[in-house]
Amino acid sequence: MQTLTQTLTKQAVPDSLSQLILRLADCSKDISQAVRHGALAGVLGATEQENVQGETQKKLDVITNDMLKDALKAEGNVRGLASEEEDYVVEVNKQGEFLVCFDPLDGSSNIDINSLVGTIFSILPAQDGELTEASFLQNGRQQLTAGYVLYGPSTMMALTTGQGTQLYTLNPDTNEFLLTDEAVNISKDTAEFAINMSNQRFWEAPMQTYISELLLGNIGPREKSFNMRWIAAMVGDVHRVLCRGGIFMYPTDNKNPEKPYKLRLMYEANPMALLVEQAGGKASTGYGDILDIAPEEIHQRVAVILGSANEVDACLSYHGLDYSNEPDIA
Ligand code: AFP
Repeated sequence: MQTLTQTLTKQAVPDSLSQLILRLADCSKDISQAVRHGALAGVLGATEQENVQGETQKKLDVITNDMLKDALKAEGNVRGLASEEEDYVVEVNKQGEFLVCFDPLDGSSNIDINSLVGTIFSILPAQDGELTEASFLQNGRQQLTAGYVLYGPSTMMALTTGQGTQLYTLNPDTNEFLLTDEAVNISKDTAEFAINMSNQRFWEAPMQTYISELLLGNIGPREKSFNMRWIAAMVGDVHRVLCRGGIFMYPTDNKNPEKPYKLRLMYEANPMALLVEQAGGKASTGYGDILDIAPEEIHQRVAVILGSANEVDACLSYHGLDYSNEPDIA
């Protein structure tokens, strides 16, 4: 079976970018080890700290964030990094070619219950001049690479360099990522949706109507019954969508008017949107493609509706038909 290195060579990915991808892959192997040791390594539970999002940091959030920062500093070709766990962007090497945005441990609220977690990363081209937050504020279509590593029953990586989306599985015997799907192709239709239903009363009307009609199943206007899944780790829900189709949604809600969205654009929505689009799916905010958003700040949050193209279109039709006025939400 083809290795990650062989695949990157076959795709003629420039050496400097390949080296960075391989560095991230190697770091994810160490993170996988740390996650697998769990309570045995005393890495579960929370710290006393909060991140810029105001969320209590889990011990593994901090540990994995430090592991990735060390790996990117050792790489030498990284101009700067932005992390969910860092308040500000971090300068690494003035001569670096690349910017890296990452969520070191997505789904970390799952870590204490031994459920799915993962690392999400996005690689952008460095910009000329001094490194500031503005250097990172490039739309999602500027991404050179996007990927995640899912720490599940097997450790798997999803990766795109703009030539489709590939899946790799870590061989625990050789500690090497092997190509296990060379061209992910998300089914256009689906009968499976993922959303946190407990927020239903806080959604906008289009999403409430769309979901209520899904729930009516074959006796409702969709004339089709749907199943529901919710892993509470975007990396796990998106992996299921890549593997067997589906629609994943974290729409805007008015539960906390100060925080109308949950998922972060630069290191969750954008990399996942590129992986999904490269696999033949769609990724929208409900009012426009995620990858077309002009970022305004590094920890910006957005609404996310992604997955099987025809089902995303069905969901968007509820937003277009009754609510054509373009609200001022991302
Ligand atoms: P944590 O990393 O804080 O666990 O949040 C995970 C996440 O950002 C995303 O991965 C999930 O899809 C979403 O939050 C789950 O949110 P709910 O806990 O509101 O369902």
